[in-house]
Amino acid sequence: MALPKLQLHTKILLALVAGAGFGLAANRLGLAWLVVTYIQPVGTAFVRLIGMVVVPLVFASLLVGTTSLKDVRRLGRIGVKTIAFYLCTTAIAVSIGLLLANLAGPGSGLAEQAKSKLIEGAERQDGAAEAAQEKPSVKDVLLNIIPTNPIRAFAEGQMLQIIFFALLTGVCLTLIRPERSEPAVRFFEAVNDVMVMMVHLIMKVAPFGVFALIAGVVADFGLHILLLLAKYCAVVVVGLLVHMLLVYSSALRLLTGMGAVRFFRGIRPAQLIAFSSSSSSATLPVTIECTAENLGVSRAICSFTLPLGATINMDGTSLYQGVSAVFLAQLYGMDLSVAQQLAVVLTATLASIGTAGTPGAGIVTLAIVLSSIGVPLQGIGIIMGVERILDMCRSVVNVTGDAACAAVVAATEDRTRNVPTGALVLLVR
Ligand code: DAS
Repeated sequence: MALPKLQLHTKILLALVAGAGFGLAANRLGLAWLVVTYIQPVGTAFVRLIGMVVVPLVFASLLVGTTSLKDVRRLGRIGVKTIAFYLCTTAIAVSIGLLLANLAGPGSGLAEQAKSKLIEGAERQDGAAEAAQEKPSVKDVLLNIIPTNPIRAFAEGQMLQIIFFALLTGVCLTLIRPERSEPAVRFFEAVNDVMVMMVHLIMKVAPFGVFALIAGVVADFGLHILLLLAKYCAVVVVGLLVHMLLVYSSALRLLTGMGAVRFFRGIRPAQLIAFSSSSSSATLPVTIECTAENLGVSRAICSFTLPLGATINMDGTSLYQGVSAVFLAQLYGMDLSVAQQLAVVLTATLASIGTAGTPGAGIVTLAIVLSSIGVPLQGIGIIMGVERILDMCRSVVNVTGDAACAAVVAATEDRTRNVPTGALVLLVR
């Protein structure tokens, strides 16, 4: 009887458990050197594969995402309100993630010698650790966003500069004549498709990478690293709940008068699909149905705000990236300055725009955030094992944020059936 075909995320979860057990056994038997020497390189190769696609994927997806905003001008007021809501809630989400991660310190507590081993391991792999010690000022971070040489930004993987150039290029493509911009947009759409396919293929070998990475880390650091991972997951989940229950409920109450119970009951089917599929895009049809039928938002507003949201609005992802960046920085013994935490807010907000609404997209764009503050990409391998369960949780928040935006935009446009209008509508008219 053929073995049942396991889903990729089940394989990754099994690889996590097997790798942790293997690493723990090696740690107890004093054979950590064997795992680190012969098995961990498989994981390093996997992390390098992820790092390989980040620059082209981010540039193409952001550029194409920006050109799809040409509707924003066409839709004027609705488009501006939609983008404003998305960017504000995403920035709030990252900030909540940073606040909780700094307060809870999930990555702190690793013994000094373990920390130096982790840093030395990272240097051995990609020489990023010394970059991690740089302490740019807020002014430097903001000025550094503008590339003096875009080609060098690509070559050096300067993610904030790449994002800036991608967004500006995308905007310019929407401003020139369509017959001139179309070929370029088609080209970058093809590049984006190729990169998404490349991520899909890379994720197929993820179980091997996860096994090797978690085995190496647990062999080196023992059970303690697993306890820190559990704390990290708890901080992400608490942050997602705080954002979803506090920020969306308040925004809906203030801007539409809609109660939280009605909203969450109305959007629940979409949340369940998002949780099980880990994909905003796959959930989109259900999100539209719930938002239109259960929340009373007009189909016209749903058909603009929700597909855009599934593409560029990822509050759950940006919160997860904020927590992950701080967690890994703490593991590597880095104290993030205010400027570096600002860089995290900026890059996680912008990276979430470039994150596709597909399973696992958030960990690929996490590399942008880590690169912007000098945290070794090797750290991705440490959290890769718990990626799937966190992806399921953050996709729920992504979808919930899209629906909340549609309800808010509809209420302020006052062209909606049955959605109660709040005090603000009187001011906005
Ligand atoms: N799974 C993505 C989504 O569909 C989010 C992510 O990977 O962060 O929303």
